[in-house]
Amino acid sequence: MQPNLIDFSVRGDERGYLVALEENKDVPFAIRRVYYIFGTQAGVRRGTHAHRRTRQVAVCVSGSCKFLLDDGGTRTEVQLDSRDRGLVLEPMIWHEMFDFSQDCVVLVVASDLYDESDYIRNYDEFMEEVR
Ligand code: T46
Repeated sequence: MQPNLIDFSVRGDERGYLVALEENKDVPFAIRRVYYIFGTQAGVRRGTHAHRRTRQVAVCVSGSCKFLLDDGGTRTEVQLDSRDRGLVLEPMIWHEMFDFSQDCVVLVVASDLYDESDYIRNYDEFMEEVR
């Protein structure tokens, strides 16, 4: 599978830069939630789940990290290290995050409110459901 990456428009002038994420424009869904991940300890793996319904876009706004994406058939890895590039995380894609730099901050916009029942946190269950 190919990672779906979105290049955002960067607004800038002599003062610096700005990226705006608007729903159904820069991001391909209506945004209902925003969260960010930071202070991840060295060697840690995060994610390790899939979502049943939620769509997300992840942007590494500081530092870098890697994502493993698995659609149940193929796996791919992608490095996020740009403030103007987002990775689309569609439902039923198993994803894991690793190799976090110390200064890594990942901003995520999501199509749904937090709901633990939307998560598949067991890989065998994911493989059962994705078939
Ligand atoms: C994802 C990847 C990219 C909440 O209470 N509200 C929230 O909106 C979120 C996202 C999490 N939580 C709670 C649930 C856990 O008790 O925060 C705790 C840490 O969440 P989790 O272990 O799921 O974090 P990550 O970094 O493994 O995964 C997160 C998102 O949860 C997930 O949706 O796709 O980032």
